[in-house]
Amino acid sequence: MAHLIVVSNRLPVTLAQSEDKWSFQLSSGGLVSALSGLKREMSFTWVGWPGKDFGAEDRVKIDSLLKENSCSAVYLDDETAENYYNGFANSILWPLFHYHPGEMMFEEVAWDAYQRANMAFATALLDVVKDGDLVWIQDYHLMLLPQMLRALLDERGLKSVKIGWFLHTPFPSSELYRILPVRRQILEGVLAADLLGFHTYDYARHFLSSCTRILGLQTSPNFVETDKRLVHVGTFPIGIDPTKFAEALATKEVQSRLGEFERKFDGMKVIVGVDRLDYIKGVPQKLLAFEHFLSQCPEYVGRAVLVQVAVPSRGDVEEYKQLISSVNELVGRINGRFGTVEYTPIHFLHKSVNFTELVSLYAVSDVCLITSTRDGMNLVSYEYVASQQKRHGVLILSEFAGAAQSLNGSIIINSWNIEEVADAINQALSMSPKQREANFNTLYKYVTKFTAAYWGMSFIGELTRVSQKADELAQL
Ligand code: GDG
Repeated sequence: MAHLIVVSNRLPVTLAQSEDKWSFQLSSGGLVSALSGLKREMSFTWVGWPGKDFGAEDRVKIDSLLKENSCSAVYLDDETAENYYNGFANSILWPLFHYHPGEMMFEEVAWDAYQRANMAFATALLDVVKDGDLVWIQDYHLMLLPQMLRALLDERGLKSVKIGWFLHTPFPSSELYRILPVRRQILEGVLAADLLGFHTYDYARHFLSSCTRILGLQTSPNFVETDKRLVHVGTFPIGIDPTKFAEALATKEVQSRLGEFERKFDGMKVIVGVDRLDYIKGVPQKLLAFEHFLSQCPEYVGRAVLVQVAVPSRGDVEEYKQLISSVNELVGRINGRFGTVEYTPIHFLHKSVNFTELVSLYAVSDVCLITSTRDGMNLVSYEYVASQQKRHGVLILSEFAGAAQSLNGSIIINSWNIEEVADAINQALSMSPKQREANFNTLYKYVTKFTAAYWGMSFIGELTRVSQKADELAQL
């Protein structure tokens, strides 16, 4: 099999220095969880930005540490990194792709930095890529990279490198996408790849219609025809590594923490939420729905808690600061309204928890509540199912998460409809054990079959297949 190079904005590592020595720790996050599943099946080199800039002397040490761990760094100066990452990727593409155009702040300086950063990735890749390699580029941070990399490879005569690109977020309707001032450049950027992947058929369809309407290109459900190549488009729903959860559940640490939680919540129904604190995750909607549920079903006051892990995210972007304060206010209000000296309805953790804590929380909960207002897929829903073999808890899942199109057996809700979500909580808590078991079996079968490794292997398999086909055609 050809050598694989995975490229993402961030290297999945946290680097720390103690005296003269650098150490290396794997960080958490959706893509990290997904690719660690693929790593069980095949080896690859991971290329990305290490999170900040380093001086020349440190770079040498860091580079050799990264190399031992099959990683390679793309260094960006702090100003470029800030404007590319927070400025363009997270303040323009992220809100637009999640149907929040009001939050979109287009600025030339951010666009310039996005181009510079993508070019820095393309240049750095030239040191790593060999002819015949497969390069798999991840996500909205690197939409110009396929085109920039292709041009550099062509100049050097490296004609048999194959490029794939996968989008982890939704791709919005073309009516929304066309708002973007640099809509053409971004589409042309990804159309230099051989294969483009999306989580769901809807996202792929939106992308294809943007190509037709904005670039006037011919498309079919699986292709875009450009003057240079036939670009393949496919649907590859991501999954998780369920073994990681099964193995964790069997450890002494998780069993002991789970025991503590069971004692603490004895006689209570536990609803769990795990989200990065991002406006797409619908945390305010979730809190309002829980409040409505307690007011509509007073028999659960004192008998049901919501444990919400809200991982701090992008705290230096203005919209996120506003979100934190409105969520804090809601939590305070609801706890003040329904709480007593003995009872706190919402346990709100504005921090990341370790894996033992996460799995124990998933396992002790009767319900997992996901209220994203838009979400590419949502891996938390899969992880909850993977941790529920004993309890057969109920998954309540927003129809606006890509996962809703795969996870049959969950209660699907419109997260904007507070009353509907409150009803769903009540329905979940009163569901018969028989129904819960039947739903769980359907969900568990899917989650353990369509894993992260399956996702990775199907994308790479398809990239290999379309590339071979293109080579054959070129030889005719
Ligand atoms: C993007 C897309 C798409 C969360 N808190 C803690 C923790 N996590 C881990 C979860 C899960 C991951 O982070 C979150 O993944 P999601 O998929 O839910 O969301 P995003 O981070 O927004 O990911 C998303 C994904 O990419 C993959 O394509 O599904 O739609 O937005 O794995 O477990 N892990 C630990 N402590 C925490 O406090 N250890």
